[in-house]
Amino acid sequence: SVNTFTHPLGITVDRFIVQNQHECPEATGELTQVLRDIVLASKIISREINRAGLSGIEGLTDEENVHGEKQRMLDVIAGVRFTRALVSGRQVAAILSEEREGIIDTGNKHAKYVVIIDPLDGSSNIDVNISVGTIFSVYKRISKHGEDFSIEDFLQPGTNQVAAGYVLYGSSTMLVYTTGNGVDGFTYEPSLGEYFLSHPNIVQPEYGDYYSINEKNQESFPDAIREFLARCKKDNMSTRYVGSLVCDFHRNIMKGGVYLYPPTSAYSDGKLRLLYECNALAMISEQANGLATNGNHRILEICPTWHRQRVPFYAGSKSLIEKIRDH
Ligand code: P6P
Repeated sequence: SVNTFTHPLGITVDRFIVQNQHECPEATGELTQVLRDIVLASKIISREINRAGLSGIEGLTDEENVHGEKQRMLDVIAGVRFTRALVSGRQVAAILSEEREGIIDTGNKHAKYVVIIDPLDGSSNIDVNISVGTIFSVYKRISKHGEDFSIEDFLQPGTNQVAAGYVLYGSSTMLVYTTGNGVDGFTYEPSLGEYFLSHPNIVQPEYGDYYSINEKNQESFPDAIREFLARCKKDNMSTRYVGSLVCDFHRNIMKGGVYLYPPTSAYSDGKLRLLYECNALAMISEQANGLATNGNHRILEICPTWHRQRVPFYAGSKSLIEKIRDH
């Protein structure tokens, strides 16, 4: 019989975060609050996404984001919700959001952390009811407490992340995150407004059957990628490409496989952003016993030079990613 008092499914994410905090001697509760703020915003966004078709907010705004991409109403809503939650949680000094030009000053000058976030990655899929995701990274600020934040707070290598994760607004809404001691997954129960621990200690299979890549660009792929793809086909692997990063990434984490976004003629360094997308997923990969590289180095070791820089991104089962050497 299941002992409901100890069965993992009985643990809410809030209790899990607090338990984790108690296991870190130096933890003083600020990071716990940051994670709680992210959890709160994700619950609100999950509700907005699940009713978008009914409330007419799945469409486009008249605005463009900093990358010249048409902004969707839900992009704006998601950005506002995360900002509001992190401002009122008071533990974050500034936020770098993929959807906003400048760094968002939260006014919390004495806060210890900064957050980098892609509030709603893959949002172009919403109006065809394909899953989308939030990707987030938390860093200790480099600038002094009580003073203004600086751009250096955001140009730290991914190895400095104190927490990272994603929310997948899919057939169910899941939160997957790490604070450096493994990866855990939580499933949202909307009727209770709670996330429950549903996937404790996620470990990515060493091998995998799936490879995710947009093959339209293959003419411009580096030779190393073309050779890798030929091997995937020879090994009879299955291609799965939803075109929504968090979706493809999560399936590969759970079942084994690789996600590849190489340099293309349109994006000479690949399309994905180091700070907003790759670093958080790279930390999840490695904490789940997988690997994430740019073909030469671990993603997490790359020292950012620009907050919007793009990198080639190869993430997934270690035994497969190790084969990609794009010298
Ligand atoms: P392409 C969505 O815009 C995104 O950033 C990821 O979510 C997705 O994996 C990728 O771009 C899709 O890009 O060039 O294949 O359409």
